[in-house]
Amino acid sequence: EPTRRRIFVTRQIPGAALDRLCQLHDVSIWPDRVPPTPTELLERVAGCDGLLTMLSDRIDESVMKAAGPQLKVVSNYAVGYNNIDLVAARERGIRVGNTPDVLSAATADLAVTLLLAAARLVPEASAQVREGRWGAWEPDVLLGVEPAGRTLGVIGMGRIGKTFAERMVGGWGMKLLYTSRAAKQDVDESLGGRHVEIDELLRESDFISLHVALNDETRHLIDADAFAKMKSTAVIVNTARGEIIDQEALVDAIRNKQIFAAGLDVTTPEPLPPTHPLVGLPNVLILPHIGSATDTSRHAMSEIAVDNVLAGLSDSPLRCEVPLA
Ligand code: 8YV
Repeated sequence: EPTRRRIFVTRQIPGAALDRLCQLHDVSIWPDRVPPTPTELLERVAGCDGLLTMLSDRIDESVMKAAGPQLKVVSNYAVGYNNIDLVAARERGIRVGNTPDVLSAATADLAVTLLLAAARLVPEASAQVREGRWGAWEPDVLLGVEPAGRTLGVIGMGRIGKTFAERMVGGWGMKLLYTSRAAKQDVDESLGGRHVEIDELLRESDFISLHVALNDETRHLIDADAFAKMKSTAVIVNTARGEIIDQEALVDAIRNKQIFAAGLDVTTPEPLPPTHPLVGLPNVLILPHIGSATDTSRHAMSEIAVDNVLAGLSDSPLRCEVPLA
């Protein structure tokens, strides 16, 4: 009979994957819909061998220390892992897992949704109907911009960036510019992409979508200078992380009509208070971080996250392991 290990799961997750974990190990699941506070997290991780965590849980050195030296694995229920201190994990020999690929289609679909909806001023149009402001039809109100044949700038050509680009190039015949550490031959060949410096992308693109991970190099990558380079008809979409955009600069860019519209699935902070100036802007569409929120994607994420915990507990490479070196 193998040893039952202690695992803390910081939120209930969809699907049956957790049952597999519970059969083999002693699993405690945070019972509330509100995430544990940092203090509650420190208390609950004590003595754990594995953690199954979410973006809203900051897993820093203090949490790893509070867990104890037996902690082997932190399995994040997300593709991103900016909530985890990777240096501290490496120093302690803790494996870190994530859930890539299975959410790429859902997230790319949401980026398409945001792009089209922001470009056609859907939030304002819908608000007019709901608020009794639907006036007489006029030929020149609520005029949007069309993506067909225009230039798409994809910042970050990873799995989600590429899935998004495939949709927009395939469906709307867009010309593709992209940034990434290196040019990608398959993107250039199959999607007609051109690897460019970010300044050229900002200047030339009609639609810009962010698909980079959040780190010290990408924090506020899109700042006042970046908005100043964009076309006044540009639409920007963010399904990556809120902190990649300097939000005050975005508010100014929208107010000063430096760009046409924005569609955001991620903000700083999350949740964004309804009093935040961004919320009141008619040509900004904001969604509550639902990029991976499909039944298909979340169930598959649950399976990977649980597989990652199980592998980590048995000192095996994880199904999806975040490289720490
Ligand atoms: C999740 C995400 O909804 O995977 C990511 O990185 O941002 C989303 O899929 C979120 O992380 C839940 O923890």
